[in-house]
Amino acid sequence: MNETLKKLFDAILEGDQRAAAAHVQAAIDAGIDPGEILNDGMVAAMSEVGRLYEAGEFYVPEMLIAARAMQRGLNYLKPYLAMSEVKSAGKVAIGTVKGDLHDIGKNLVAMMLEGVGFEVQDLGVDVTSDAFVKAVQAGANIIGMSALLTTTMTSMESTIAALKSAGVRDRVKVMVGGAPVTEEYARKIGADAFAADASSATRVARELMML
Ligand code: B1M
Repeated sequence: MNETLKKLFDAILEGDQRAAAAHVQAAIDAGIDPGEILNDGMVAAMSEVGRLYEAGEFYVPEMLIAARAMQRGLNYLKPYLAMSEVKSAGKVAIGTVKGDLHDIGKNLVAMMLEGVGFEVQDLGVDVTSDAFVKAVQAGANIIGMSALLTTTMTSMESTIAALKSAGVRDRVKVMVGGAPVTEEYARKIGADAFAADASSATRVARELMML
């Protein structure tokens, strides 16, 4: 790997936001293609973070600080990515469901999805079924619903019902996740997919888009 990209990779792994931003800028100044910076320097680092997490060597805090460094670097890279027309993997509208204010996991999933090339619309927390329906009508390919409370996860089912009533269920894939949500629950409510964590959410979203 190019030395500048290796430094960027390490900065993200270490969760060093300032270094991540500086190395993105250095890579741009060195004339490295933005798509290469994204994929070889940044996405590769987040894949490594996911691997370390799955191996039990990284925990949520390390994953979160790495994701923040990734996000900081992405903010620098975004205008150049638009210029170089890196192909979008698809549009994801993500939110924490109605009544639920937990957003750390949802933010992490959103950052990781951006990291692998999705255009992410973050609908925030306490998101109504209606807001998800509107996002689909505006062109989202996937909606991602996050819930951390057993009392709010039921909103996922009512949102799927709202998508059906609005006649847009067939044109969107629904991915659900969050600590109390299971594969079995996702199947029961008619979601297209469940992801247990941010790392698998990227894989699942790519599968939903048949990439
Ligand atoms: Co609250 N809370 N909380 N809380 N909170 C939990 C969830 C709880 C399990 C704590 C406990 O009792 N042990 C419990 C829920 C019990 C239950 O329903 N079974 C609980 C409760 C009860 C409450 C309140 C009701 C407390 C009260 O007021 N009496 C209240 C509810 C407020 C509301 O939402 N209406 C409340 C409030 C809060 C805070 C505001 C203080 C704060 C949230 C701050 C914030 O998010 N900005 C908070 C916190 C921090 C937690 C815990 C401690 C940590 C959650 C977290 O951020 N985890 C939590 C206990 C716990 O989880 N151990 C707890 C880290 C995060 C990275 O993981 O969100 O699971 P997680 O996300 C993962 C995966 O789940 C997955 O990927 C993520 C990354 O790997 N994932 C997805 C998540 N969304 C996904 C979407 C996908 C795919 C994967 O596709 C779309």
